Amino acid sequence: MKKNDNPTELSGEINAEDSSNGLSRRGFLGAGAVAAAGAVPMTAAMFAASAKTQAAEIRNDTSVHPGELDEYYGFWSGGHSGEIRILGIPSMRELMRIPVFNTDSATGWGLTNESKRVKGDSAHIHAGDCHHPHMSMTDGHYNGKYVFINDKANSRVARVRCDVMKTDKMITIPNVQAIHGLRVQKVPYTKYVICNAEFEIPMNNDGKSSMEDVSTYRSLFNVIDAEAMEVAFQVMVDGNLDNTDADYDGRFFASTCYNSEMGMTLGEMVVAERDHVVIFDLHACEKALKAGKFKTYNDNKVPVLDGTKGSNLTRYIPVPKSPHGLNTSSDGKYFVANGKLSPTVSVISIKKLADLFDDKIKPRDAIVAEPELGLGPLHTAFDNRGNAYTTLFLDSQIAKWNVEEAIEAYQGKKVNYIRQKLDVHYQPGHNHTSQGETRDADGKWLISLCKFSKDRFLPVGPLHPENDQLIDISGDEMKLVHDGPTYAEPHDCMIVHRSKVKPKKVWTRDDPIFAETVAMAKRDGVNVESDNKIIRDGNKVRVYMTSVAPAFGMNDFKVKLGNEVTVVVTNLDKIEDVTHGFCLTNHGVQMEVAPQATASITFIADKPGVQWYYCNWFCHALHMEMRGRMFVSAE
Ligand code: CUK
Ligand code: CUA
Repeated sequence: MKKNDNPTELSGEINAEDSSNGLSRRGFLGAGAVAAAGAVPMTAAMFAASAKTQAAEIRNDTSVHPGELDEYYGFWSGGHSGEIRILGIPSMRELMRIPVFNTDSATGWGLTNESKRVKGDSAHIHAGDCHHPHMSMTDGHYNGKYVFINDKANSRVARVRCDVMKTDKMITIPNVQAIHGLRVQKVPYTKYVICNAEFEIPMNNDGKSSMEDVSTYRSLFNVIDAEAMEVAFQVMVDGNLDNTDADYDGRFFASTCYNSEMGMTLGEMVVAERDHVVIFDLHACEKALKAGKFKTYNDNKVPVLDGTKGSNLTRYIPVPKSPHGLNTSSDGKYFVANGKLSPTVSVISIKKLADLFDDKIKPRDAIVAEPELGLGPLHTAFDNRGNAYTTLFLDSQIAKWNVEEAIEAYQGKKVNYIRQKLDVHYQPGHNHTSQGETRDADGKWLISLCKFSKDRFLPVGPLHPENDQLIDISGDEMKLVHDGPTYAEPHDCMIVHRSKVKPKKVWTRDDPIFAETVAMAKRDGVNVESDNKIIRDGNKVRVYMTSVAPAFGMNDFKVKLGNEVTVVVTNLDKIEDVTHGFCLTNHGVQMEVAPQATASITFIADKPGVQWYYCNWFCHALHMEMRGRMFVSAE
């Protein structure tokens, strides 16, 4: 199959050389994409014929008819939009968005008091850069409890509660900059969330060191208590970390490291022919922690263990230059480090790691295969038949290869471990198989998260969507079955069988997300489930009202110019889907109040006169009439 087998008239019109920064797109994209850019457009008849052949070969049915439900949940990073999105797989329909690090106009996330409490010390930050959403596990199976995600831009980690699909915890990680790779402990359960700090910074980073002296710069591996959402400990390493994953035995974590040179510029970062994978021994780390063998930095109490070269907490396995993705095979046998600048991936035998820590073997002896797959391997996913699927960023392909045969080839046997290379459109980063990061890999679907989408969608201006492609991997051959445009680079996603996730349909009244607001009402002598009351407390006014479609419990209230007003709305409707909104004109005030929820928002009444508030989620035939007045007196 040729690249760009489904071109529009735009093919060939886009100038591959067009570049104002001197970096030619032709040079950057590699030979494959150049061929695509110059491709001759197919005639309508040719296109119809090729579409027909493709359709006949599809085995898994991607169509989810009206009224039918998808088989899987897809949890998508929203990239630098700062949110998580829930998709249905295989339909690829977007089902919901979960605001996390962003501010969201529809739900009031980042505006309401409840969301500000969750955001805590970073409530004033309205941007984020999500990369890696991963679900908590029990014994290597998704358990449907939490999804964790990183914010690279502001060094944060957040947790989403899957029973309500809302963010319920967020922390800023101290001593580090740019939390990147994030995964969870798989076995025995997700006690810890693990994540890498990518950018090395001075220890301490207090402005007292010089910019020229980089000798104290470090990158830390971070281990977070998943329930408490506190940093349990950090491990100092050599080099800067990138991606990470956990084993299926509960002992080892592995992280890729590029820039082992600790360079500060691009030129300095790519000098060494080899970088490394760092293996962390959780048992040894916990022992060191208990024995008090740690230091603290930057005036905080987080214990930092020493995992630099020579420590008994870590081992450094040399791999070719600048590895990127790190993936554990779903059979639990291997860590796979993806070469990025090398056309290979390095397969590390997890079984051999105990011997490595006992110094019975050398670091490179833990490598059991290093198959050559193509240009720019970034991430690898797995099926349940011993195959691996690696994205090739520069070749714009997915390479399907057999792991055991790659091992035989490494031992010198003449076998062709490559099963197939499939063109994807274009420049794939992560890929992900259905349940492929758990023991339940089922080998049905593969997602390729492509960074570029040139010619694949109607043009929408210079900013292009990314292209998330759905691939059927159930048969011997991979088949591309769907192109899905997405906004703001998703980086990563995961596919969870619907049987693992059991969300509520209405809130329970004692939910911790609004418990503090209900407690505040109680202190004011207000029962939020029945009372419509105004509490005046000096310059502060608290307005408590209920809502039942199609009316707020309060038709009007009065405040004085300059008052700090908190409006608390409790939705007494019990029927699923009857969500109300509270939106106040001219104040940037709006929030979602789903059935049985309490939500609150605080603002300064800084405009005199009448200001209408209204419900902004369509809830009833008389939804338009669901409104009331705030009167702001000028005296
Ligand atoms: S990273 Cu973006 S393609 Cu942040 Cu997981 Cu590899
Ligand atoms: Cu309540 Cu619309």
